[in-house]
Parts: sequence; structure tokens; C-alpha cells
Amino acid sequence: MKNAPLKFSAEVAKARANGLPIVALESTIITHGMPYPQNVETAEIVEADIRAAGAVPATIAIMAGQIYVGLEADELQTLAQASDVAKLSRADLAFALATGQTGATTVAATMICAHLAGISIFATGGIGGVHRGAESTFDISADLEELAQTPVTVVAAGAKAILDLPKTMEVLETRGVPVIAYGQDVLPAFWSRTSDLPAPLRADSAKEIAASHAMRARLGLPGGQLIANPIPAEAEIPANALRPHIEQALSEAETQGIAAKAVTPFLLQRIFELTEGASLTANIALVRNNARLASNIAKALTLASAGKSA
Ligand code: PSU
Ligand code: MN
Repeated sequence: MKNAPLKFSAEVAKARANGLPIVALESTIITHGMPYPQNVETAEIVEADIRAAGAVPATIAIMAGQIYVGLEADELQTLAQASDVAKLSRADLAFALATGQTGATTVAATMICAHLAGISIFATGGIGGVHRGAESTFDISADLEELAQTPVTVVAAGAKAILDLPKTMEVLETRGVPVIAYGQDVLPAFWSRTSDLPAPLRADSAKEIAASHAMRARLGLPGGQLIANPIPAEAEIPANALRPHIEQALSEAETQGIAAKAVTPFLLQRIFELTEGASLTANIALVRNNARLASNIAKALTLASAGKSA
């Protein structure tokens, strides 16, 4: 029997009691993915988007030995301003809980916590993946392994161009993770709506994605689904405009010997600086867009399971 130290916010506890659709949100994007104060502003707007779409947001973080599922406004503020927050993945989640650390959950850790809390749908910006040069560094995000083993559907905007997108897709295919592009035949590439890669799967409605999630459970397949939702057209940054900044950030990371957990936050911060904030504006627009789609998937899943038990 599992006995996870879960602590639900008042709003999430009520949603659980009433069988309402819930969407999980990660906290590493707040502590390590965006600068203050845009990080907390974004977290609040995204939560509001989910409520407006008819679902309930559950931002997940680790504090004082407990998994917080849903943060109260003051808890979110504290987390967003803290400077010594650990970035937690599968490897360090239990240690951080056992030792009372404050920790932000990555995609991998958020999936684990969401699943423990009975939440099936999770919205974020971008997932971790296979880093460029992984053939020598072996730097492959634990997010990919988590997608292969934990049954949560993750809505993201595709992988960032800081990663090796073709290699990321190969690993996902090998590990049996469905990658479903929303409303188009090619994979989106985070800041851009399109990439050169065809999407393995395509869905045109939240209902189809929910049905596929439910079917995986019926088949007893472990692991989740990755939904690749293109950034809204008006917020897109052309790949050509970003390429030199990405190259520069990558070469600085190499020169400065940035490794392991520090790589992704370093690259995101440098690209933010080099684009004078444009990357962040796009990032906010795509997270909000993902939150809306995730809400619709969560609603469709709730409707489907209500229909089944009726
Ligand atoms: N990609 C983004 N924004 C982010 C992250 C990734 O565009 O904030 C964060 C997520 O929390 C993701 C983590 O799970 O970085 C991946 O880190 P790593 O590459 O160290 O596994
Ligand atoms: Mn890594």
C-alpha cells in the first residue's frame, strides 16, 4: 500500500470530493524556468486559465516533507521568490521529502506526484529531452523515462530547439510513448509551430486524446502520452530568429562547463537574456495555450468516466 505524504489545497480537496476535472502543473518552470516576477504572474494566469476553462489547477511542489497538490496564493509567492529551491526529478524526490527540503518538481517528478494524487492530466511548457551532444555527455532527461512508466498525459509545446529533437523522438518511440500532435501533421518545436519532423500521431480534439488515455489504461499499458500542442500563431518566434541565440547559449554552456541539472535552466536563462525577453513572452503564451487544452482533455476524461459508471 502506498502512503505518500500528500497535502491538498482547499480548492483541490473540494474538486476531488466532487469529482471535478483537475489539471496538474509543475513548479520547476516557476523556480528554474522563468525569472521573478514573471514566474509567479504566469503561474497565477495559468491557474486562472484552467479555472476559466472549467477545470481545477493543482500546482505541485515539495515543502516541509509534504507533496503539496495545489498551492495557496501565499505558498506560491514564497516558492517563486525563494532562491534555494531544489530542482527535483525521480532520483531525488524521496530524499528531498525525507529531509524536509523545499523542492520544485520537474515534469518527471510532477508526473509521479500527480499520479499519486489521482490526477491524469498535466500541462507545462516544454519537456526535457535528449540534449545536443548526448552521444558524448549521455545527457538525456529523466522526463522521457517517466513518460514511459507513469500514466499521466502531458500537454507541452514540443521540444525546444536547445534539445536534439530527432533523438528525443527516437527515445520516445523506443520507450513506447505516444507523441500526438494537436491539429497538425508535423511536430511543433516549442517557440515555432512547425519543425521538419512529421508527428507520429495526430489528434484534432480533446475527446480523442482523453479516449486514447483511457484506452491505454484498459490495455494495462504503463506510461503516459505526450501531447505536442503548437504555440498560438500570433506568439510564434521564427526558428531563424532564434537559431543564433540558441547556438550562442549552447556554446557558452560548453565553455563554462555547465552540466547535469544546471544545463536546462542555464540555457533558458541565457536565451531569455539574448532575446531581450522575447523568448519569455512566447513561453507564457504557449503554457497558457497548453493549460486550456489540458483542461479540455481533463473535462473529456471526467465525462467519459462518469458515463462509464452511470
Ligand atoms: N523545458 C522548458 N522549460 C522548463 C523545463 C524544460 O522549456 O522549465 C524544465 C521542466 O521542469 C523539465 C526540466 O522537466 O526543465 C527538465 O530538466 P532536465 O533537462 O535537467 O531533465
Ligand atoms: Mn539532464
